[in-house]
Amino acid sequence: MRLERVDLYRLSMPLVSPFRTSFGQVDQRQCLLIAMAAEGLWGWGECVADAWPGYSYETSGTAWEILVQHFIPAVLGQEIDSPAGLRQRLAQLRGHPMARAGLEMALWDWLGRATGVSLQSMLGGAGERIAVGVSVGIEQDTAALVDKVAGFVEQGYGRVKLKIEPGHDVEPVAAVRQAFPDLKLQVDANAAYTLETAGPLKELDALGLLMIEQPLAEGDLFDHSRLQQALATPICLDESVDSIRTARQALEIDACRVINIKSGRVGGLTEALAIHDLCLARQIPVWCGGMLETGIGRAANLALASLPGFTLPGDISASDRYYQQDVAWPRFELVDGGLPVPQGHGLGVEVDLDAVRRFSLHHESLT
Ligand code: SMG
Ligand code: MG
Repeated sequence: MRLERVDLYRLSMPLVSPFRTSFGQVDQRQCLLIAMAAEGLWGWGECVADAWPGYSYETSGTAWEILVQHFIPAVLGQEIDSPAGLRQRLAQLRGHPMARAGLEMALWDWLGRATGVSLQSMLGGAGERIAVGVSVGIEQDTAALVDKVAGFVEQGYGRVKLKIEPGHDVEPVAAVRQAFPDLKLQVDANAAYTLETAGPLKELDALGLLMIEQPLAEGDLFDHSRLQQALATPICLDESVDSIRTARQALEIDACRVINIKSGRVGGLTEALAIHDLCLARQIPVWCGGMLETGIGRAANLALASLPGFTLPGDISASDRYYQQDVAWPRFELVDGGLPVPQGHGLGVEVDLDAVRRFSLHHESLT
């Protein structure tokens, strides 16, 4: 196809409740939506960069700039027939994985619609429903945290992730473990510890956790490997794994025993697939991470998470856990601890343009 037009929207959407992590609190979630047009069809993608560079250096502002100034001009008017073709055209431009991934997602959606195939089939996934988990933010008060977890367990979530940071770790996690002795439980520090301050993480070893996610700094594979030798609980890397190269290096030095795959963090679904394949070949379990996506990014996550190597439930919760009003239909509803994998063409969701416009801070069309 020859890419005729790309529309960008910068959205700000209120979360149903604030989400606090070791790097800050999100009340209003920002993201970019990217709509790609050719041959009378539209494909949609979501760029997961938020307003604040807490999770990664990218923001909705930097992603907007790099897309408008560099990535979109490199592909507009060009013949592009596959995600590989898109990646090749962007290969000379460095960095900005979330911006890149959003553009690639729009192409996958466009290709699926043009050929009448679901993203799930294009990626090689299978199954109509997958088991999912929920990620619970830091609470000041441990009793409130236990209540919140109880609410999610009641709704049917069979796996819960707790956000931790120094000062909010052993005590709240032990309280949740005591209240739910058999729950599949894991924690995520978002890089808040160092080898010197990792003492509490060793105490977590006694609590039967599935994994400890991203305890140390993003760029620090070496110290993760040292920490993994001192822990019985598997380390899972999130922020540190930005490509198949870092995934391979992390596994080779035993810096982790589980990987969280996010297409946004690694620069797109193609790279996410490659990391999945590497881990499957090495029998390393993976799961699909979440970035508080709208229904658009969530649809892509569900398709990805239906691949065979995704043996652990991901951070892909029902729409009502995030947004009272979403920008795509249908909403995702939890049934028996699982969510449906969209079966329609492309992402398999319909974008609600009125809602997109209502939540938009800016909109720009490039032709
Ligand atoms: O989408 O359910 C979700 C959020 C899952 O905890 C989650 N994501 O580090 O894994 C992570 C965080 C990153 C986003 S925090 C705003
Ligand atoms: Mg994480």
